[in-house]
Amino acid sequence: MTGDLFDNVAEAQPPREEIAEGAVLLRGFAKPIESELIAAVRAIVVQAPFRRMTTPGGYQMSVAMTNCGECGWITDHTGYRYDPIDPRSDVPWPAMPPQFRDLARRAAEQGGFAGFAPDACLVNRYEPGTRLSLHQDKDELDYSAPIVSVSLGLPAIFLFGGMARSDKTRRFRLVHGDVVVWGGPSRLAYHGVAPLADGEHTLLGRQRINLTFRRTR
Ligand code: MD3
Ligand code: FE
Repeated sequence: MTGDLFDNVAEAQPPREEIAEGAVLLRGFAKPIESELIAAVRAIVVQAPFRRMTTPGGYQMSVAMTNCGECGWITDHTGYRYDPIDPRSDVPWPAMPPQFRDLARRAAEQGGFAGFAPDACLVNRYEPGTRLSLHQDKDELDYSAPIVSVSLGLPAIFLFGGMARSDKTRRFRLVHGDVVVWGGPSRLAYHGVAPLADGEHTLLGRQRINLTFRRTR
């Protein structure tokens, strides 16, 4: 602190808000590289297009998904798992772009999880009306690593509950550029996304894209 007019410039930090134990919301953290992130998503979906997967219970998910990284999250009639191969093409998922890896690592560090090295990035696409029902992320082997989420495009109402499905949920509005680090006791909390409201985003149009970075093994 030097006490002059430029303190806020020299020391500017993205706002950091602890929304639960181990869960840190970094408003606008991805904004500085929004164009690179969107270009990278466009390149990924050329190789591995968005698809709506089927749950083991036989329901088709309303969220469309793809992945990049050493492995990707998939669901089919046999169950949920991480797999190095995209079952749609029978070739490996696209590599994780360096800007993705770097963003996730920097965000995790801000959240108190230094050295985060994700091996999977699940890319979710929401169109108006699309929702994600309350669930836990339990398909990873190591819960000591956080999950880092990046919101792009239309805003969403994110539902954050507790360790039991029946626990009451809190609502957070996540907008374009917001990043959340979900670690510690929050890592296994129930969470979901309310049906996406219609709208038009300057860069992405009528959709929301969410990236989740994971350490699966
Ligand atoms: C809290 N995605 O892909 S991101 C998912 O917006 C998922 O697409 C939502 O839930 C989305 O599994 C939410 C925020 C998020 C992601 C993982 C979490 C919150 C989490 C894991 C544990 C606790
Ligand atoms: Fe999840």
